[in-house]
Amino acid sequence: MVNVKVGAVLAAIGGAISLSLFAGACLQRNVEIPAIVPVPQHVQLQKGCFRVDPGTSIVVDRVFKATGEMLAAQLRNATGYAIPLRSESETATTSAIILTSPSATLGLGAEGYTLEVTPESVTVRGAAPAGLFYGTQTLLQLFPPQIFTQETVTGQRWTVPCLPITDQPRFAWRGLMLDVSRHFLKPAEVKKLIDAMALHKLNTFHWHLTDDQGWRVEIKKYPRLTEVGAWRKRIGFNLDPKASSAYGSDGRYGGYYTQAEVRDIVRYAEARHIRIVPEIELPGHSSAALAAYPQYSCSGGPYSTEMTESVSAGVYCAGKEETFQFLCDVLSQVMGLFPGEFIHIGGDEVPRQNWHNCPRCQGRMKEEGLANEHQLEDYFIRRIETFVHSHGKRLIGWSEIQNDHLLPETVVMDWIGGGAEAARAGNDVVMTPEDFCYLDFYQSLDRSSEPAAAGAYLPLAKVYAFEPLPPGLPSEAQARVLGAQGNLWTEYMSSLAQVEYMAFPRLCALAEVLWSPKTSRHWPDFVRRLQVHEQRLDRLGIRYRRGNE
Ligand code: TNX
Repeated sequence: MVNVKVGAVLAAIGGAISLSLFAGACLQRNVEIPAIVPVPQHVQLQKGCFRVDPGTSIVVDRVFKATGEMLAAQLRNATGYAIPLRSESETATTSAIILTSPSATLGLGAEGYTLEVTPESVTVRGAAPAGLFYGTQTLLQLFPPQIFTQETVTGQRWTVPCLPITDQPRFAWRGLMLDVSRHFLKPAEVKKLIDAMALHKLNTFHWHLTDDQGWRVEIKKYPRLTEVGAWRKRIGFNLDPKASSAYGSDGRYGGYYTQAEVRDIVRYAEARHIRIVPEIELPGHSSAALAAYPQYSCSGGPYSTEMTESVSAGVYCAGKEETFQFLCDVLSQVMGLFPGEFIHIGGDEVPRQNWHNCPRCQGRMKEEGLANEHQLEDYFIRRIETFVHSHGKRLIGWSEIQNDHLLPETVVMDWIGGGAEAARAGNDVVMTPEDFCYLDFYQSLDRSSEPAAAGAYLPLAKVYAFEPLPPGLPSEAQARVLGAQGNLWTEYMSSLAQVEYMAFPRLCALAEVLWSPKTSRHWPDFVRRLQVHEQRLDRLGIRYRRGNE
């Protein structure tokens, strides 16, 4: 028996691990310590293996049926076997994969699970559907990587090694942000990315739906947001027009999600235990909305989705009541579309110059006793915060929203600071510092061999070395750090292929930072597991960047 106390032992044994084991029903062969990404909390490799054959079935509690179906579908694809689902009451034959709830609570939380493989059966236990789902994700990674093939693979032995696994996440917020404003991805492309998140046990998809260069969500009361705001004449960003397929039938560049498409994606994500946090940018980064409805700006426009050098020029007027009415209408519809707890309202990089020059904004400042435009910005956010809160949702915004009088439920998303201060003040925080989490940065110092990217450098090893807890926080404040996320700003990513190239494998490293115990982080072992993991990504058609720099 090989006891892998993930962490201490891995640190001692280092890189390539290969153990010759006799295995009951299995032939003698080299058994590798499973290459699971993110690495589970505790794995104990044993002799023997379980084999999926034409007689294998999945036994499920009723509550886990959806997860059972998803597992069966994946196993059927690759093996070509029938893999029927049976309920617990039916007597299990031999060769069963059992998905069940433990009789006693596991103490592993809603996302934790245990997995036990013996020569006769596989048992995944979770106190809640999420944990059980993660157990099945781990199980898939115990098979040869060919299990991720979408067509039947012949001549393959479908074995998983005997072991017990106990696992649970380190952080509750394990996220990925996708900017679909700079470049639009179609619903099927978004779903493929959501599938890839689930494979890595990520649970939060932050969907950046609006920005200066495009408005991407249908709002029934304001049709021009998508008729006008979802399109531009050109691809922009100095990119080749052929680098994207997001063109409308009239040749305009862009696109948007209908409300039906949004609901479908929300359901798709939910089935994979991923919540969606929609972002509607305000008061800045709003040129696309103002191109459609210039009356909500200070000057009355015109504004445009076309690229100018002053990309952040769009800002809503803080003096007009109609602006707040418009934004509250929009947010009401957005809250109706997304059942989750959080509504992201942006709040970053607000250009305050227009407010300085606007008589209405100056009037508002006088009326409200605000000393400067910075205080006007806080006022703007506070009004929206109060509105979101009154609808039973929690507001989340970028670093810039941090101030001393946020509502206790409000969450700060730290990209340029403010997280530690917010956590000390008792607000929840999501960490996404540029230095470690910006997946739009270059992956190599040799830029000549890389496609154009945002200016800075973020290699895989640096993502892997990220520590989400800001240093020096007392433990009550540490508990306020919900987790972290990677950000895909898409100025230079005009296709899903390019998004995948920038996201992977750096997102694999970030997933491990967020899921696995800090003590189990071990770069050489990650690199070893990544080699196997990349074979999975290959089968899934994920176009990751090769090489470790
Ligand atoms: C800053 S990060 C932005 C984005 C850009 C990104 C480029 C943040 C909250 N705002 O609008 O896309 O830099 O790296």
